[in-house]
Amino acid sequence: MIPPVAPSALPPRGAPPAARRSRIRGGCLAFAASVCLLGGVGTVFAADEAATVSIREMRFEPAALTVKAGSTVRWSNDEKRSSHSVLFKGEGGLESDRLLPGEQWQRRFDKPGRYPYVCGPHPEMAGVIEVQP
Ligand SMILES: [Cu+2]
Repeated sequence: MIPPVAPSALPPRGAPPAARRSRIRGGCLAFAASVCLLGGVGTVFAADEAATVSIREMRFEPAALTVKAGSTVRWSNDEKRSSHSVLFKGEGGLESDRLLPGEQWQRRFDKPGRYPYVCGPHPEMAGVIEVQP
């Protein structure tokens, strides 16, 4: 049960409600932090965290992923029927095996840079891994 707040505990009308305002600001910060944690855009994974790209409905999700150098990125085929691959055309055509539904493939990124990729059998499916120093 929450005890009722005595009127004298509230800041007087007209005066800057400092106590109330700081409490609100703290709430906003907590909210912003949770948005950052949940949002895919701008999320940077540390080297020891696993970053996973889900493949479903003919898309890489998230299509753009930022990781720290030394990170391993795992692709997981979460489709019901379609098989896919992960093909990096820029690196001599490094390509995963064909991933059947439920299969995964992973690769480590040691060098900072931009690594665009597509799906071998479905070149319209595209994604990019940004590797930060
Ligand atoms: Cu595909």
